[in-house]
Amino acid sequence: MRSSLPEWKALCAHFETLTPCSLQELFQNDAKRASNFSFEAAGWFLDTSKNLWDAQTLELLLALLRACDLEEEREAFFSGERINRTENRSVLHTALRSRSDDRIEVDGENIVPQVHAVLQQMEIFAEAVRAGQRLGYTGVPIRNIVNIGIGGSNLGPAMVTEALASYSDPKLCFRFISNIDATDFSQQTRDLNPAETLFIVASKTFTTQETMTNAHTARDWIIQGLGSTDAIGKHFAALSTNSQAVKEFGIDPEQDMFEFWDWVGGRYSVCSAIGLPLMISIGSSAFAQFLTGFRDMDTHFRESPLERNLPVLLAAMGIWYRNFFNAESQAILPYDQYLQRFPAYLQQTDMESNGKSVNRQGQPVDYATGPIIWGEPGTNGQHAFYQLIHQGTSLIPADFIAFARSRNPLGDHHDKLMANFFSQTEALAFGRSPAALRTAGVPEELIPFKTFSGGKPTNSLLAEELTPHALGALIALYEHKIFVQGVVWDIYSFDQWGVELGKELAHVILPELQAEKEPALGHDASTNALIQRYRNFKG
Ligand code: G6Q
Repeated sequence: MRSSLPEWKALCAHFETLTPCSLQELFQNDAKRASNFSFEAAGWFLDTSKNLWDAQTLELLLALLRACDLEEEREAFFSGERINRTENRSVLHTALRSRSDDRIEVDGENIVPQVHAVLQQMEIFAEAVRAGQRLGYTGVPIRNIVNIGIGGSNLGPAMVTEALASYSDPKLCFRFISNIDATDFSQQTRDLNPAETLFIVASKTFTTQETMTNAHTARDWIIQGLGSTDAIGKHFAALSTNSQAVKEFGIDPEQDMFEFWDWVGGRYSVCSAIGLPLMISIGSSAFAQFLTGFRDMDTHFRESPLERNLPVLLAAMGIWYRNFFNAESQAILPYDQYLQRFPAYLQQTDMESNGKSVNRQGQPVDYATGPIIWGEPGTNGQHAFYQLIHQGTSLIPADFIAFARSRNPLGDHHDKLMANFFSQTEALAFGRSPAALRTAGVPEELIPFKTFSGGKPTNSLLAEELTPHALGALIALYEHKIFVQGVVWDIYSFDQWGVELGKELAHVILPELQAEKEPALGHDASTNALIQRYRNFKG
């Protein structure tokens, strides 16, 4: 068990000696703390100095990482070993951003040519749509691109398409449908003209209930809107690994299917064909810059020494808070409206990867693993939940993410936004003491309520501008952070068995909801009664 390692125990002892210190003291003890704890890679500047750690903490954390064979595990990951053991798969999302002359083997076969062949196929398709050359059944150009997918086949493309919307062709309209609730389909399509609408059915397996239900509804919508089943071929494309099911749906796999592979996990798939909506939106050359951003962070992660390695540092710090401070959650706070879906995206990447409670030997772990990930864009969060981060009883480490230049430089909005970004991390770190309040003349009875204890840890992540490259590098930074934490926690980060049971039970329950006659229910008393109540209510 990881918690029995001497390096883990050394951190427990260090925790006892460090934690009486405040951030003020840590800054006083080290005149160069801000620069000593700031790092740079792939266009991102990371200031970790406002964290409850010092040089010794970092040294001890890196010793733990090394004791967990991080460097060997990292090499096994990049070189295509089947590190997803419970599904017997390689984990090679890094190959999706390889250069065409790289060589990465799976079962002795170099997979890089396949990756680049699909990228080329995507490019031809995306540029045709952008040029108005992809025509619908009635001969008018496609203008609306509707992605149907869920989980990894939704969160990635939806987040990045919104994040890079300022680079998008304004003639085109992008929508994302994921929920099996028909409201999603209805709302997203109610103002669209079927003649101008292309559905991209994004599903690795092409069997996912939510996606296939929405895809069939879309097919009916097209047939009804355009009056012929012949229209289907012109209004659908598929992103999948399952060509047989794609063909059966009525999409020509040769022409309109974009393949990816079982070594790409859903939540790590945004650089694969799953990124097609983004490529249509921003064009293939900007998409190439997006991939370069990922690749630059991949190279940094693979080659830089651990002590200057951004994903490693974020991971180490996360372990410090999760396992030694017992912090249960981690806030992601982008100071950029375009990144409003980034916390939700990371929620899946992180929580589906590291929300595990058995180690790789199948034993229950006796230490905490993945934290709860959540967040909203600043400054909205400041007027909502920051109260609890500042003065509540939970320690919530937070990542603040921002850009020096706005994509929409109107008036002084951006400086005001950034003034909030800097002020919040300052206030969280250093607080406001009773003495300072007294000096400011605050009445004695209000002092307990107006005191800010400080010592609330934050990272500040800054880049020049939200470019495709910067976004790619940012996503890769968090992907690799998650990988490192999975290694330390000795869990399998690339499977997701925890989503299976609910899906299976839903298949049992669906016919019970639809049965004409009262079905015999074999669930627990609560579930039986709820199903009966639902049947009664719906009449
Ligand atoms: C991600 C998960 C999951 C998956 C969805 C959609 O890592 O595997 O979120 O992406 O269940 O699956 P399909 O793409 O097969 O429809």
